[in-house]
Amino acid sequence: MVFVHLYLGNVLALLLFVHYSNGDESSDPGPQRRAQGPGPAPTLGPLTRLEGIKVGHERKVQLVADRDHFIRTLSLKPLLFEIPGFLSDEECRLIIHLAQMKGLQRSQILPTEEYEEAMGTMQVSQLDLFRLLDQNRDGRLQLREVLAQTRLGNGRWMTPENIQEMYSAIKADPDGDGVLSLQEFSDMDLRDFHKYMRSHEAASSELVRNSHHTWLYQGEGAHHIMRAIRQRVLRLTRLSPEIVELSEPLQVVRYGEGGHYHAHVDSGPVYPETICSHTKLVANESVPFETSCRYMTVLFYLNNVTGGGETVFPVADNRTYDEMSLIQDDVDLRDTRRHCDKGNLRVKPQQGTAVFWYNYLPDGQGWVGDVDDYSLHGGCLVTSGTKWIANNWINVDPSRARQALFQQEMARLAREGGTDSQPEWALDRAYRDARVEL
Ligand SMILES: [Ca+2]
Ligand SMILES: [Ca+2]
Repeated sequence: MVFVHLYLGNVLALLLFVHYSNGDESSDPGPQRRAQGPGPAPTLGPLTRLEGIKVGHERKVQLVADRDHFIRTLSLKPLLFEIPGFLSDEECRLIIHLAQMKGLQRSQILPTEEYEEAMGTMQVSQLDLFRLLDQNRDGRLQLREVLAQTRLGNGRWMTPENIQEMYSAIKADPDGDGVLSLQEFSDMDLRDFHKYMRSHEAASSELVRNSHHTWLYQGEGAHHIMRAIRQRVLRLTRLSPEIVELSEPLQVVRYGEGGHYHAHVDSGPVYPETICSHTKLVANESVPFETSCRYMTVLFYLNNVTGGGETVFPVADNRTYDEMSLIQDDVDLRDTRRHCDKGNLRVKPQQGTAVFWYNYLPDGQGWVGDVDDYSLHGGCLVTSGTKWIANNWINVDPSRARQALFQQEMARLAREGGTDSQPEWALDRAYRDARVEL
């Protein structure tokens, strides 16, 4: 029974995660060509992981020729560091300039009926769904148990008030105690729930994520500063050049006044049914779920923000991770519009500073283990001015063999000139000589 429960949990989490993350990955530039029977891939060496030592620990590193940088440990759970002056002001301005020339798109729009269809094909009975949601197994659904399933909102952020409004609109909680008994849940028609969600136009402030973004190419032929930043990230992370060079391009994000990104983790769950977006060309096609596999996040602050816009890590260095104390019936610490001030750790944007952290725990064998729940983070409400940041995600497949196969296949394509023909980066190459006024 426990097994069935876990299995259904996985299916639900996977299904909802995949649908939730799809919008974000539409620009993923993964090569389209499929592997053609490559030979056995070599085993990859252990992944480098910097040591945190203790909070506040500082070390000097040489990342560029003309100056020293200092890496400071901000937390051990997650393993999180800060480096002031990682980018020069000129580099920050150039990145913003390139992003503006290319044009930014809204980071999130509400997905369509696809999601409802997927829910419909899930073959999970209402009773099973109830059991999945009832985390403390008391036979009743508390508000926080519904809030914990952000993905039920299908891109819309759910607050305790939203859920109570929904209950009263679809008459799900006739006794009005804010808790759904099994009887109340069984009497509820899930189609009413979907209909209600559909009928309510969500303002951008009601979405999980309220920002605009674009992707900038950092491969061969990119602007020399984009190349230099990639090389600097390589020296910082001490990972292999293959891993860093084959990672996602730079994502540049603009949050206007009123912008936010509620707390989330950057990587998807590690299940046997999951494949990584970056290695899918060498993955088994029959695996149904795709997710982002981001070993590290390197986040750059590109400007000083007039008001708000901190990066919050709500549970950093908590003694234990407990989802149900993170999400209470009245206060949801993941809500970055309302509760950033209650988070354990906040980083104030400072132009040129980089913060970086590991999204996975080590597996004890030099590779990727489980997703680190403590890596939960979000972008606090920008109360005044505009906030510009950029993300370099370092992609590693939790399957060591698949990462090796992927690197081998990409090396083969590069030898054959196959990776040079990716048309989506032509625009970025055209901007390779762009300059900004000093
Ligand atoms: Ca319960
Ligand atoms: Ca009730």
